[in-house]
Amino acid sequence: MVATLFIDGVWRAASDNGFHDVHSPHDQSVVATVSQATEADVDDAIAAARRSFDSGIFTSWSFKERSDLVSKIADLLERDADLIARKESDDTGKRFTEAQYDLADVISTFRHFAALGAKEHGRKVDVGLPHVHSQIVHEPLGVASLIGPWNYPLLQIAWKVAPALVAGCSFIVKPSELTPQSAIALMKIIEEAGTPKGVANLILGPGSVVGTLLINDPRVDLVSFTGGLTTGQTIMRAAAQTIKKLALELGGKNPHIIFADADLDAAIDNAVTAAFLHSGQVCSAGTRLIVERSIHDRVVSEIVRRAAKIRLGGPSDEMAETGPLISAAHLRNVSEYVEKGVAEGATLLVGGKRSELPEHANGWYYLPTVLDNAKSSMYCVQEESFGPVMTVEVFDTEAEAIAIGNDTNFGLSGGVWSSDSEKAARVASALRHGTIWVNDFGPYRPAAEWGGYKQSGIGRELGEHGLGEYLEIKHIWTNNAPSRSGWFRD
Ligand code: TXE
Repeated sequence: MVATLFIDGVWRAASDNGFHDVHSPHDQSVVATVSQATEADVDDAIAAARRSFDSGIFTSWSFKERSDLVSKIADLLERDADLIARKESDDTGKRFTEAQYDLADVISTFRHFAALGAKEHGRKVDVGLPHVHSQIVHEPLGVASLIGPWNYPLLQIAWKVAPALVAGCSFIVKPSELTPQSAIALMKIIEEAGTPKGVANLILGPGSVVGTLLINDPRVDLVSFTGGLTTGQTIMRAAAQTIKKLALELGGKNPHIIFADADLDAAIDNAVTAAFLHSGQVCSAGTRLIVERSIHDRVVSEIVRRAAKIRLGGPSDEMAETGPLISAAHLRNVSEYVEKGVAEGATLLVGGKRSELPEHANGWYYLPTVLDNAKSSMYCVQEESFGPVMTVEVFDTEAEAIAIGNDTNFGLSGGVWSSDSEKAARVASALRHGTIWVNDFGPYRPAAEWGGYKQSGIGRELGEHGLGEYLEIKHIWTNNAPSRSGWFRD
């Protein structure tokens, strides 16, 4: 019997014993078999979370005590890092080494929130009355549904679970049905660390079934979600019924601007990484290259040369530089996206098809692709492919570069390369995106907020705000010299 649901402190099978296989995107082999929750299981998980929250079993812990718990989870993650990285790499098809980097980031996330929780919370407010003590306190927000994607499965869940624990929320985690193994491992660690029963629950299964309950149920106070825009819109509609709090991270189509005065060697190298790392399955991927006209040919020909020799390979290919797409459906979407781009008038310079190597025949490998002569109005420029597809546009002036970089409904991240620091600072300030890199692309740290402007989402993860998403703010006014209000006549 497969028993991988964690509900009210107990590992159990689905109520109908349902399960599903997880397939490797590298060769379609079965890498795991996990329970598939029923509606009754989701109902139990939400009930357990609600009960544990309302009982005060965890909310009564101090911030310091909860931070110690989160530190302990970080220690246990460190102990099991390679085991979990192996599972992550099996589920996603990414190289083991890449999954090890992800695990290091997961651990830093838990350490960051543990340190943040240990700080002083709340503040006194001077209301100008000596007999009044006015105080702002932070309290756990309630029951949270934490729904994660498949590209960085454990990391995206860690960004939610670590602050939820520090804040004192009870929650139900639902990883993507395509990549559930690392979430199961995390739950085992959360249990081992001594988290009270019912606080952390794990539900597995497709979003269309179990996810729907997690976003509709009135007992849930907050939904924190990372995934596609369409699902984000569904969640917002569902949240309206009970005015749930929302934290949404919905991806982007991120501008990467290169001026002619940039350090071109570094800029080109970073442009290749920004677009093709993890085969473009990165919400902040720099897939929209915007390059000054005078250097277009030089930059693009070098990127094409580099893209053509990127080595694709599966979890155990030590020489691989990036891996497969997550699923057959995703491969189909990316192929159609490129075909549409070409039909719209973009010029295909490299890639544009599946890998034809025999060792990739059973996997979802798509070649790094560059579409030149792109225009802002094109579908392939406005929409996210979430695959290894770079579009190239040109500009002549600084104002034009900014206008193109902002001509998008998304607003997650962007990059600007220039050796003129004042120009770079002006462009960074004018771009309406949540993270801007100057002469760099991609790095982030748990101590800095992460999130999107416009349709890239609502709220922020990481940093200090990332904890704030899981807290309510209460004002307590205490009058130490009570007197009549005197408003109405006796
Ligand atoms: O995401 P979904 P998909 C983008 C990227 C990609 C597109 C679609 O462009 O091509 O989204 O990917 C759960 N109620 N990103 O279809 O469906 C689902 O089970 C509740 C950007 O895989 O949004 C999974 O756990 N939950 C991104 C999670 O939502 C639902 C990362 C994400 O799946 C649900 C991934 C529902 N009705 C994709 N439907 C990023 N921001 O990094 C699905 N889910």
